[in-house]
Amino acid sequence: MSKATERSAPLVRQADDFAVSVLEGLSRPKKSLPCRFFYDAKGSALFEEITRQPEYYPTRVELGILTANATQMLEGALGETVLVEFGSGSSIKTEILLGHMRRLHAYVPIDISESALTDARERLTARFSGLNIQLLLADFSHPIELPPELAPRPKLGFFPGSTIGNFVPAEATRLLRAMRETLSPRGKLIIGVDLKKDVRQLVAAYDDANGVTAAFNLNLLARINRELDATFDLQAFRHAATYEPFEGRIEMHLVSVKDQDVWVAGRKIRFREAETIHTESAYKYTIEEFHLIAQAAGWTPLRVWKDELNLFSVHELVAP
Ligand code: AVJ
Repeated sequence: MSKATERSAPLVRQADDFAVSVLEGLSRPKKSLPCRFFYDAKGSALFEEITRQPEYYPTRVELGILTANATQMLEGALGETVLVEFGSGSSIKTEILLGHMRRLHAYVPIDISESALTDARERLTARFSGLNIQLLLADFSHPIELPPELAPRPKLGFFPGSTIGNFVPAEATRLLRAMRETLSPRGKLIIGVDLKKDVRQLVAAYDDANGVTAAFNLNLLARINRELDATFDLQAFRHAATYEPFEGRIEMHLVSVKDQDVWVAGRKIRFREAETIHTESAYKYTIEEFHLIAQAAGWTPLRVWKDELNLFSVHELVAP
């Protein structure tokens, strides 16, 4: 079975990117680590487990919205359409769209995790025989180059899960602009956006009682230990999730429970008690706020689909 195609950021350079970005983040006055590094094989599996936690509503609520409105979302998608998914992960949500697309020229899932891509292909190939699946092993936050034979075809972009929330608003606009270029000419994007709501419900979604999100967060340190020969003691850090109302975002941190030194790739990193490593932001929006970001990226917002409790939204964006 053919390997995932790499059209940007060759795998070799990704290992360097990991080392450089981790050391750079841990050397900052306010320590931080990029959230894209959560998704090694163990991290991808832990994320799937998070989506099954009662507190983590985004996945099941979005699945409900997609199931109820897929036909509308796919209106105008012709036989030669190419479905391009950014950060496809398990492609579970994609199955709903694929189940409603009578004909499709190709499905191009883009992800940084090779295991997630190949696992998803296996499952989709079994369910949708003859589906033309072209894996793209890449970091979607970088410009994406589609296979030349697909570039001139009409393209439908799919970016579910409110992963757009991981980017500060200015970066979110830059990313949406890059996606418009990738999907041009006249692309359309179906995007999931988590909505502002009761702070207790938001924080609980990122700090579930079973501790799965905590394990997902701490797994980042286990990955650094494994790949950068580091000496993190996972017992000496604890998971924390807070909501920052001014910025409108959830923040996840790893808190050092004591003064300690950690060696990472031969470099000593000093932590004071209560010092934190910022590992993820998840911005939450109102519909109006998100439309401003989409319009700043040159998209025209059309329909919005929500659940009856206004927990989550799926937007239809078209490029002029
Ligand atoms: C996959 C980025 C959408 O931010 O809600 C889940 C990742 N982090 N629990 C999110 C995540 C903590 C998730 N996204």
